[in-house]
Amino acid sequence: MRYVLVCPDDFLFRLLRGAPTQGEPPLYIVEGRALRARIARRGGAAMAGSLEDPALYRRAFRNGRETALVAVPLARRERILEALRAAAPQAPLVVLKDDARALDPAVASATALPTAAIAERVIQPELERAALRARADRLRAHFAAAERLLIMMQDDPDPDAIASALALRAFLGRNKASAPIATFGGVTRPENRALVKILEIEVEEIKARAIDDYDMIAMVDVQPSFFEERFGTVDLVIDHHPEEGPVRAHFKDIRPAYGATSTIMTEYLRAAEVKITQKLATALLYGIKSDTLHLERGGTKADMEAFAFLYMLANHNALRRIERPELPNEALEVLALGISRRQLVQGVLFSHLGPIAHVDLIPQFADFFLQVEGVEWSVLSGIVGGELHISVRNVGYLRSAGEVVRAAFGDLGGAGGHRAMAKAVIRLKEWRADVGEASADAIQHGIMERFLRALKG
Ligand SMILES: [Mn+2]
Repeated sequence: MRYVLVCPDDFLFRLLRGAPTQGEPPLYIVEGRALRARIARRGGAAMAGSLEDPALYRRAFRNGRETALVAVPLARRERILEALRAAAPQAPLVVLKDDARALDPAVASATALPTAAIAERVIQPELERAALRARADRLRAHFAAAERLLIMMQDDPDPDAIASALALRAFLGRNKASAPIATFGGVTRPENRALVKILEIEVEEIKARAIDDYDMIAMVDVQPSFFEERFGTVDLVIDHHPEEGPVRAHFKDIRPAYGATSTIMTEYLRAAEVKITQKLATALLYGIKSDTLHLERGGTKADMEAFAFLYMLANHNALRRIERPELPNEALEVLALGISRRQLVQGVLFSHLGPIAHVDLIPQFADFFLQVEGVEWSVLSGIVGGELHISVRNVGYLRSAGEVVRAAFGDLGGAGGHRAMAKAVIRLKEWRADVGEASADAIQHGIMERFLRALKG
């Protein structure tokens, strides 16, 4: 179906002539034969007549249900809409307007499109992008002088940090030899390890004295004051954590309103028109996802926009593998045992797995059991190296898991967490001394008793 564009002069034609059309080109309805001829000469379909005459629209509309865009002066608007309505009562109308006066509902049921929306959605972002592009150029010029650049992340860097570091390297057009990605702390947490393994990202673990080997230092998702190690003035800090103490850097871009540094980096890459590879898009998407808990926590419009942009480019199979770690084959035996031992009491599913080889299976199965119908909490436990590990999950709108776990097991060992997930680690020696027997049944029973008491308390 073709669109009908109503405007006395050539404003809409100049605004929209370059826009891609789906199917049939639009029909311009204008006033004046000369203008009609000019549009036609430039390849547009046009019709001319008085915009206040319904007869013009009867010629223009084929079935009366074509959508029309109307851009006319305020003084004539009501009469023109009346004429349109008379000729095509069912046509959806969109009225472009720069005034505050509401559309008269008696004349036409139409959608108002304020010109301010165009400024906000098209012009404003373009102005911001131009400013960011200029800053991007200055940044690149600054780093061009460095033979070796160090990109620093926090200790045990999370996906947001790793993705941001990769993005900065791509932004500066460097490789892993001229700009290594480094941390003082190694990569240890399972989801961080999964990211670097599956996307084949090399993270270097360095000692503090190694920073002298580099000409320049950039930091992403972290600030100099977050380190125990001392830094002089660094070259660049890009971060979304609030500033704690003065940041000494040639360039800094710190945006605490943002949910992730990956979002800031995505904006730089887009402003500088750097090609974002599938691997980089996947890392950045995961960085935003994990720092904002799937955009639920602290995600802003900027995060959503970056997310939507990266979503089209990312490798979703790789992402699935990172987010859902593979199960080793023998894990199925443990799962079978967990299923057979499960006890569901007042919405809480308990299962004690006994001695197990992979400690990661406990939280993984705690996640899994949370999907069972009627389960609001899952409490999974197992024994690894003389310690009892307890992982707790809930569906998210209940009491804080961290609080309940501290109340239930805090007196026996390390216990804590946040709203939806928590864990406790108790030495079996402690358990025997304070609770009693450590057979599988006794442990399951003991955990149940303590947990349910803490949940009610
Ligand atoms: Mn972050």
